[in-house]
Amino acid sequence: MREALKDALVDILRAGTQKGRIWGEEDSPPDDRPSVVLIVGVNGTGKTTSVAKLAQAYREDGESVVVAAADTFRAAAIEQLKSWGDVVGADVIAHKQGADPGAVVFDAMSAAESRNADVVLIDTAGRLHTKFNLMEELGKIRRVIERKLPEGPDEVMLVLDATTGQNALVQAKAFAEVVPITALCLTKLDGTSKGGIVFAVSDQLQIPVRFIGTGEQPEDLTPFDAGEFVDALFQ
Ligand SMILES: Nc1nc2c(ncn2[C@@H]2O[C@H](COP(=O)(O)OP(=O)(O)OP(=O)(O)O)[C@@H](O)[C@H]2O)c(=O)[nH]1
Ligand SMILES: [Mg+2]
Repeated sequence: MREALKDALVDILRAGTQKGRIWGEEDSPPDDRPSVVLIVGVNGTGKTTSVAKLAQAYREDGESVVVAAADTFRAAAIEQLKSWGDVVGADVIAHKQGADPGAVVFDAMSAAESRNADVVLIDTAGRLHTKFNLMEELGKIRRVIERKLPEGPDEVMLVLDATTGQNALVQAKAFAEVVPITALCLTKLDGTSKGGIVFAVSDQLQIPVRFIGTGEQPEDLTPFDAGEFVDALFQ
């Protein structure tokens, strides 16, 4: 019974694994242009830290990274990202606080093209999924990306805080209406939360978890393994 239950849970977590052009099953990142990853989520889930962690992982693979500081809203967000850029060795493209995030994204994509970078990671402002204007702004960012890249970003990663419980499902549904989410990053799994909410999200929205965050340092990011995750739940 136990093994059958585990298998069933793993199957749920493997839903949607074909999604995305970089981390999907076929794993075919574009080779004629930089990959584009848009990172979204509500306030404080760990977006900026996860951008830094991803940048670090790409750098370790010998790839060059451009980061777009498209959170022009929160005070100190740009400085936070710039200092991560220094730590992990990524170029951060930023405008002033209050600037149009779409313009930052456009510039970052242009810079990545001219520098022949391997990947552009776009850090966006935290936004409440219930606030219409903020969600609209995200739609605008998506349209700016599509102006340069008609097929849209290669991955749209929604960052979920594992400790938020059922609300994560509500967040995922609201974001998915504005941007096509292709990947989940589940953060703060180093705390007491077991992250059981990902079963509901994977099952109802067919979005695969790609990464888990287990701390505040750049190396605290692990590719998600459904089998290991389910085993850990049963321990
Ligand atoms: N323990 C732990 N803390 C994390 C993890 N990821 C992020 N944090 C912490 O969570 C806090 C918020 O992280 P940020 O990366 O600034 O979150 P954000 O989503 O960018 O926040 P906003 O831009 O304000 O919406 C920071 O104190 C991070 O160090 C994680 O995996 N584990
Ligand atoms: Mg942030």
